[in-house]
Amino acid sequence: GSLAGSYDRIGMTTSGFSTGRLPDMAWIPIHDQPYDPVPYRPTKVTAEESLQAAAELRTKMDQRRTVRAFSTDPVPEQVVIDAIAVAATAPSGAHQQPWTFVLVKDPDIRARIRAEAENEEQISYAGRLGDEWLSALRPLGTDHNKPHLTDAPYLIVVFEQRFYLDDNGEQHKHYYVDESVGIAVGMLLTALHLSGLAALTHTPSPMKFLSEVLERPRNEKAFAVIPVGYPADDATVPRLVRKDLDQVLVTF
Ligand code: IYR
Repeated sequence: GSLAGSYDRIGMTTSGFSTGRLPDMAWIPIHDQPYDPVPYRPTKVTAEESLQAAAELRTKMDQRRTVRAFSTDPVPEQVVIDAIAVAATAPSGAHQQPWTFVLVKDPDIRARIRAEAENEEQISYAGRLGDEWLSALRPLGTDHNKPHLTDAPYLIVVFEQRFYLDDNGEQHKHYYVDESVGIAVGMLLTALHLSGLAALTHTPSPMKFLSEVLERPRNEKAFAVIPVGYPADDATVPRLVRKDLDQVLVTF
């Protein structure tokens, strides 16, 4: 058996989660040989089963809503960890898996993130965004107050690894980083929703403070902050209308 294409990682337990406060930084490619081909024989499903699964998933996913009012009720941590594990199965450019998910439970750190985010948003909503952007946001009714950052029991702060930083501090290119991390976040939101949890895709701007608060290395850049929990009992969501399928689907 060749080790072609396999990876080794440093400082990780066999569960794949670091024992320390922060996930370990990166996978170390130990080879540049082709991956071994291994058989891929997923269980076959009939057309009927596919149709049923697809229709159910469509109904279920149509019920996902971005939530901004969270309950402070606790959520089983394993559900969130499993959703992150789902996200980490995402396809990525050159299979470089250029993501780090920082799971923040600590109330003090969440409070710090909230304070810094609200600080930035204050400036953004006071004019930095510009008139056109502010008008686009007006229907959503968002403002600089971000109570969800401390109400939701978890924040998942997603970082993209702009490049790979090896042990010697050398930089190596990563490809399609935004696309890869965007796909992973989509899968994360799907997994959270199908597990019965609510989430908000929050992109405070600028997000640089997140690197400092969460002590991320210089190859990482914050991509999104995702509060996760149950919706508040009195939560409402805007009466949005999704585009019809014929507005988004073109068939040849
Ligand atoms: N980052 C700000 C503004 C904001 C921008 C977009 I685009 C949104 O869809 C929602 C909000 C905020 O989080 O309030």
